[in-house]
Amino acid sequence: MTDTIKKAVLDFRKTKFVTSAPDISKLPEDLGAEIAIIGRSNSGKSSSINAICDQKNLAKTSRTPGRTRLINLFTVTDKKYLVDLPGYGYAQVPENMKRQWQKSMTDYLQQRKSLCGIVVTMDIRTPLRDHDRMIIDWSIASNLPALILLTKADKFGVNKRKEMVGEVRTALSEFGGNFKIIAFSALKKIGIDETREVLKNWFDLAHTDNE
Ligand SMILES: Nc1nc2c(ncn2[C@@H]2O[C@H](COP(=O)(O)OP(=O)(O)O)[C@@H](O)[C@H]2O)c(=O)[nH]1
Ligand SMILES: [Mg+2]
Repeated sequence: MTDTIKKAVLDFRKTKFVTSAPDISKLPEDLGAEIAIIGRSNSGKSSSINAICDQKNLAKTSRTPGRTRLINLFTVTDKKYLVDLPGYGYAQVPENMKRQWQKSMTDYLQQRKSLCGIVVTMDIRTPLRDHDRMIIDWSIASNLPALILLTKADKFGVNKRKEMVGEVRTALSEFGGNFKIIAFSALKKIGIDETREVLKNWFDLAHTDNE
């Protein structure tokens, strides 16, 4: 009964922007439950957040890769947050800038106690590139649950989508973790409820007291 009420109350459509921070020292106190969305630049992180929250411009999306250099924090409800992290792997920016925002990403991942799960976005056409594998490895080592979203699934038909989910599952089995993999499209609204369900469960399991 309590469970039913809890789940019904968490409405991603009510998610609001909280703040943008250049590094973790500028984030609010580390006291809640946070789910970070992480992936290559242009892999659809911001679009996924907008789709999950059913809002058009909550997270800024861009045709120009590498625009999200800040840690963007959104609140779903009291002490439950979604975090849009700076993307990795985009080559066409100066080296020092790249280092700066990849540092804010790794600092966040390594130090933030509120982090209760990560969503890794990978373009369904080009999954599991180097940095993706590193992040997934890291999530296993850190004992943190990871959800893999194969984004832009509208680029493929149903059969090819299933095939790609299967391929990624096989490739990840050698990592030894237990991953949920979802074919996702912000554009065509594919996999959204399934994704919300996973995030809700993580929030429900999280302690919002990191003392
Ligand atoms: N076809 C298609 N394109 C998408 C989808 N999601 C994002 N994109 C496009 O991919 C590009 C990068 O998206 P964005 O969300 O800004 O990626 P981010 O850099 O990872 O935050 C934009 O041009 C989006 O329009 C999707 O579900 N389908
Ligand atoms: Mg973005």
